[in-house]
Amino acid sequence: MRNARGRFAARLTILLALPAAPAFASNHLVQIHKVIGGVNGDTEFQAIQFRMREANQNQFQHSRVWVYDANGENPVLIVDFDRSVRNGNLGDTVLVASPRFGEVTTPTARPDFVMTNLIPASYLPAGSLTLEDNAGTNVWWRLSWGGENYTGPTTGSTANDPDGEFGPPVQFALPSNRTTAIEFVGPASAMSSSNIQDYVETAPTPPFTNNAGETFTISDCRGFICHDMNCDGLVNGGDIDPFFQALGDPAAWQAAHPNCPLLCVGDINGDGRVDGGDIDPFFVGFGHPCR
Ligand SMILES: [Ca+2]
Ligand SMILES: [Ca+2]
Ligand SMILES: [Ca+2]
Repeated sequence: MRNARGRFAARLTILLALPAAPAFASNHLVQIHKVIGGVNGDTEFQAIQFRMREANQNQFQHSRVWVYDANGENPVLIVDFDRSVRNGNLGDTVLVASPRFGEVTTPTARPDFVMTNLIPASYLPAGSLTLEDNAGTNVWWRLSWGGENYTGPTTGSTANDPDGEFGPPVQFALPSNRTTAIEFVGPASAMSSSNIQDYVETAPTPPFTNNAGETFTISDCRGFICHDMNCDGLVNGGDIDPFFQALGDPAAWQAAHPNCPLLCVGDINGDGRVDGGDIDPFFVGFGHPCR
């Protein structure tokens, strides 16, 4: 009896120590943080990064991601999350990517979830992307694009936008023709105000981050050869001086080789940076593929 009472008291203590349970399933306080619809015109390479606005928002199995066409119709299921993710602190991210996304990132991306369907190319000029509960009752977050060409709904839950109005849409298409993405500019804790105010197109080659905190930079290296620091299509002694210029003065190197993507040719060890760590591998592996 005494033991049973002790166990009960211990359980009660644990229960009282727990934070107050959220009003509903805990992965709704999440932003659509960053999206890319394609890389250099190839829509096989897509990614969607989510970011937690509060702690304990890692129960992704309660939600799905949908994309809608320019009229807000013909939904396509991007992913039906089948599990939670490990890390659930404020600001932690979750990366959903197309099966081939890793081909255009440095290092090769390890997304938390792979897209079941891609965002159709015909939805890229104007459309709407949502994070919804499994039943489709609540739209937790919505990102719409295409300006006046998007004529569907722009509303969602007041859990993440005080007036439940995520519109108006951003004025531009979902980025797919270069190496840029669209990004939420507010801090991790921020609610939505309106898509047109909240989102900007990123600089080229933005990073994407998975739930483990690993970062993958967009770098479309198709057509470029590692070590070819002057982008003349050959790997030879003529690449040594440009390599050291890139290390010492990357801006001057880029100006001298404007169409040469630095990460593709100079990140020899594939860690997403061109720095002193690439010097030894540059000479050891000269004439061999980088990664
Ligand atoms: Ca609003
Ligand atoms: Ca060369
Ligand atoms: Ca490197």
